[in-house]
Amino acid sequence: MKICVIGLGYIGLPTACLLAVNGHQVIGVSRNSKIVDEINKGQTRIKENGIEKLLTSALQKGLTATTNATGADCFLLCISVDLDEKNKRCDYTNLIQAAESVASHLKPKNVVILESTVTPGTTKNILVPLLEKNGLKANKDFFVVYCPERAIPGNLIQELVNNNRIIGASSGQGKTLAKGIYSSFVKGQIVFTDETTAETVKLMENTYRDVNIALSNELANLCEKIGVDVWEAIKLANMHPRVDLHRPGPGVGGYCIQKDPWFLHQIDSAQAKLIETARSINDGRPSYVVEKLKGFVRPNSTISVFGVAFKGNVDDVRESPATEIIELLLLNGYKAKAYDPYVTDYKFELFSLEEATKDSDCILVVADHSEFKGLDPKGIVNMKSRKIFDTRNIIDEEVWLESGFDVKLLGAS
Ligand code: SAJ
Repeated sequence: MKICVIGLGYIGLPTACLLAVNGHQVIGVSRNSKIVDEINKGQTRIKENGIEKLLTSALQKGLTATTNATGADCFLLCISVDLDEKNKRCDYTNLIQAAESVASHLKPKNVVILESTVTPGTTKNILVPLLEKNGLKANKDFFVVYCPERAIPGNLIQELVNNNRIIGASSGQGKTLAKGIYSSFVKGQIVFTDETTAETVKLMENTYRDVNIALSNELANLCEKIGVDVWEAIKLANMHPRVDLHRPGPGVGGYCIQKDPWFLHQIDSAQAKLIETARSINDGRPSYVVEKLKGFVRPNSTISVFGVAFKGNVDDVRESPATEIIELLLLNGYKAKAYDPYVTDYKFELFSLEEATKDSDCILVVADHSEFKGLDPKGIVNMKSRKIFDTRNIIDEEVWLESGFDVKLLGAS
């Protein structure tokens, strides 16, 4: 098939590559001409295991990147649908633009697949009318499908291939065409439903995680009050066969989990109080961390912020709790020096490990990078005072205590 993939970001690019190496003729489309040039040269800004190798093979097999959509058998929309921060609702700007660019190339028997996370009803009520503007009738002349991606940053390619996929469509032909496309690279199960159910399922998955994390964060606060180590308590509770508490921490970042619950909430805010509360608990974590830090290290001190990525082992800083933590530290009179072994481009200056700890009063661990697990505190000799506050329960407390560090653990002490 000739497939036009609109959007060459974290999901669009690896998906375009997987389709190309599995025999499709793929045109990747991005509005950003720099990204298009880089991709055509085999370069990518996305740091994921195996992505460069995959891109090289895809280019050899006929993937090409360009700035404009062209005619194709299938259009795959992998654009970001953002959250309108003010109203906490779906912002359709990117979707409208992408749909309009597809509409002008749409021909009978084409299939248009939306992968982006959206509020339920978007495929039927927003995408279809935009595509029908060219005169063809959806699910009669051409077919529309919603098939959410479910891959995790840090292990994208593996998960794009191995995870189960949900194909949501109202027409049998749409389902068959989409199955043909996905089964060329997906090894997981492919299941069918209608488009609005598929949109809802995707949001339910990420909302489940957000609410679960909020509960763990609340439990962490309560455990702190009674001197119980929440990490040990959660580990033991999760030994129950029907309990799966997530990890407490400094907040929920990234592009998905902190945004998606609002797309459900916008259906009826009065009926979505739990979602709203979870969002507020998780959004409040950076400020909670800074309040806790105040009782451990006084203002005017220098804090070495370890890990500015939104989670461990990724270079992605989108909506990272570390950014708000650094802003709050500065507002509260602290100096902050950030160190991250993965991130190279960040809002605040980044320091090497040694520069970040030089004359510092406390290390604040914010992202759970594996590098921090095995870090040898004996090698850190240039701090003004030996203190460490771990918000992820990632360091080996015993080792740091033995090395003369005063150790504080979020959710425990
Ligand atoms: N976090 C916690 N505690 C946890 C788990 C996560 O505080 O127990 C925090 C992380 O540190 C991070 C944020 O939540 O700041 C989100 O992390 P994540 O690993 O849950 O999610 P993402 O945003 O990296 O990717 C998710 C994936 N969801 C998972 O179920 C692991 C992926 O499957 C989705 O497809 C993706 O969002 C998406 O596209 O929506």
